[in-house]
Parts: sequence; C-alpha cells; structure tokens
Amino acid sequence: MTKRSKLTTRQKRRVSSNLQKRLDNKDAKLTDEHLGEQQQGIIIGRFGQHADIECEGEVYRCHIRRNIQDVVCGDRVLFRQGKDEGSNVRGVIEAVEPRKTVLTRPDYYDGVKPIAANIDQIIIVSSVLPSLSLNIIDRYLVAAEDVHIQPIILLNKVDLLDENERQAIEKQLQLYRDIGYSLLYLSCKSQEGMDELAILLKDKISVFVGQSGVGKSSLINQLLPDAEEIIGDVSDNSGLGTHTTTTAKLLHFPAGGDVIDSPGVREFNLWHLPVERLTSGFIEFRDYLGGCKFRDCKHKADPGCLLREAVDKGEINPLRFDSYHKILDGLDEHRPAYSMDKK
Ligand SMILES: Nc1nc2c(ncn2[C@@H]2O[C@H](COP(=O)(O)OP(=O)(O)O)[C@@H](O)[C@H]2O)c(=O)[nH]1
Ligand SMILES: [Mg+2]
Ligand SMILES: [Zn+2]
Repeated sequence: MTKRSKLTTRQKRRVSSNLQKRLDNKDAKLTDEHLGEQQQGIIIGRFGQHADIECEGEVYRCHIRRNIQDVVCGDRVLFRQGKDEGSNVRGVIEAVEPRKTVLTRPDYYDGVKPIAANIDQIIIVSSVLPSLSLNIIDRYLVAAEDVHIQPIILLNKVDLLDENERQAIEKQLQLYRDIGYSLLYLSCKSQEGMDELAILLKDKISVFVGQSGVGKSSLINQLLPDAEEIIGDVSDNSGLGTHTTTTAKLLHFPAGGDVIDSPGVREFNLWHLPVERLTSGFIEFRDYLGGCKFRDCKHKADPGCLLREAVDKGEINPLRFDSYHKILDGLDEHRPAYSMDKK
C-alpha cells in the first residue's frame, strides 16, 4: 500500500529533480577513467537502477546506464568494474546482448515488459491438490509455445494418489506424451521423479510456473537446499496457497543448471494473446490450420472445419479441442485495456 503523499506538486518536482541530479553525478563518476575493461556477465538479480551480475563466480552490484532499458534476470550483459573500491556499487552495465528468448508480462503503460531472459525451458508444475486441471496446463503450454520456449509438464504430489487414481490420471495425461511433450510424475514427499527432474534441469536455464499451492517452492527447496523458499500452506477451503517470493533471482542447481524465480515469472500466462496465436499454440492443430473451408472459421459448428474433422477422426484429442474453446471463450474477459496486436 502507498501512503498518500503530503508533498505539494512543486515539492515533488523539486525532490525528483534533486534525485535526478544525484543520479547524474553517480553516472559522471562512472566515466571511462574510473572503469576497467569491458567484461561479460549474467544478470542474477535486479533492483531498480541496479543489478547483480555474476562473472566467473563473483557477484558485482552494478549501476545500469540509463540508455539501457529493462535489464532482467538471465540477460547476458557487458559491464565494466569500477576502480573505486570503497563504493558498494562495483561497476556499470553498458550493453545487453541480444536475447535468445524472453518472458514478458503486460504493462499498463508500455504494453509488455520483460520479466526474464534466455530461458531454455518452462517447467509447468501441476498437482493433484489443488485438483488437476488440464485446462490450466493447456494455458501454460500455449503461453510457452508462443514465446518459443520448450515446456515440460510435471505432476507433483503423486504420493496422494492410490493405485486406481494413479492409473486413471496416467491414462488421461498420456495425451501430452502423444503430442510430443515431456511429462514427469513427481513427489516432493516420496522423492519420486526427483532424480529425473535434476537431469532435465542440468545445463539449462529453467523457470517453474503453475498455480499457487502446486508445490513450486517445495520443489525449488529440494533442488536448492540453500534457497529457503517460503512454503505456503494450502488453505483447506480454496486449495490455493499464498504468493511469497518478491524479487526475481537466478539461482544455480548443485547438479547443474539454473532457475529464475519470482512471482512475476510464476504467474506467466496468456492474458494477452491474439486468437491466431492461441490457436497455433495447440501444436497438434498446426497441420490443419489454414485448411478450413472458410477463412474466418471459428472451428465450432462451421461447415468444412478441418479441426473438427480431425477430432471426429480421432487425430485430435477432444479434451484438447474443448480446452481450446474454453480458453478462447475466456480470452476477452481477461484481455487488458491495450492490445498486443499493435506490436
Ligand atoms: N503431499 C504432498 N504435499 C506437497 C508436495 N509438494 C508440496 N506439498 C505441499 O503443498 C503445499 C504448497 O506447496 P508450495 O511449495 O508452497 O506451493 P507453491 O505455491 O506452488 O510454491 C505445502 O503445504 C507443501 O507442503 C508433495 O509432493 N506431496
Ligand atoms: Mg511458493
Ligand atoms: Zn475450422
């Protein structure tokens, strides 16, 4: 909550102009003569005008030059160390290398803002409590496909299933393997699947996404004993946990690989997608797209709809087709005021 400011507009302007002067002075001190050679590093944390850079095992808190915008965790940057040893700011970030991939979130003023860069894979965490929702998995899959990052599906808390339940769920989830996704059964409690997960994470930068309460923090804790993620209780009536972590950070797994974690990352979803991108986010639909009789086919009861025919022939799973329509019907409700189509 922000406290109502008691400053007049004039005072606020003065405060802000003084702050600007101080920042300019700081920038001035970080000129060529005070700086070392340009080095490469990776952003492991971002705090306002500063960011922590890791370079050869050391961490440098650096000032971000104002001509650089939106440096985020995972960014590879060029920076120079300051020669002034007394300062707690140890260098300056001068350039951001082109990103392989980027996760974004909608921003009221800027359209979209980056939240993490150079992610190799999105680990979609689901669980049997809160109850398993294929529709939510599908939403994350579409979001991952849209940013061209490999998704992996985890079903956590399998310790809560008896043999029959386990069989029923495996039968249902097989559809994801059938269309080419990796799917892993997991339990933080019984440790089932943890070794396989560590192998999947090795040498990659991953993010964990998924509903509150599915066990993301518990998983990260087990993989990173030093992370001390706060684990939220799943409240009995809603089945939903609480959001706990605040700033984004990049952390290393002892077995190799990195994770970028923040609430913004975890809530990554598809608020903003135009319809065509939603449709092609269902990867098994792609072969049929563009082939329907009508160009503006809604893939519902339209005559000559290739997707519908593929469902009837058993080539597309009806659960996924229903899921698609459910997301489509809900898109407009969640669409923010601006539109991504402008980009
Ligand atoms: N039975 C069971 N409970 C789990 C497992 N993993 C996590 N939990 C519980 O699920 C709740 C939510 O976990 P948390 O890690 O905070 O979920 P997050 O909101 O996704 O970060 C906590 O009470 C955990 O103890 C599991 O494998 N089995
Ligand atoms: Mg958590
Ligand atoms: Zn169609």
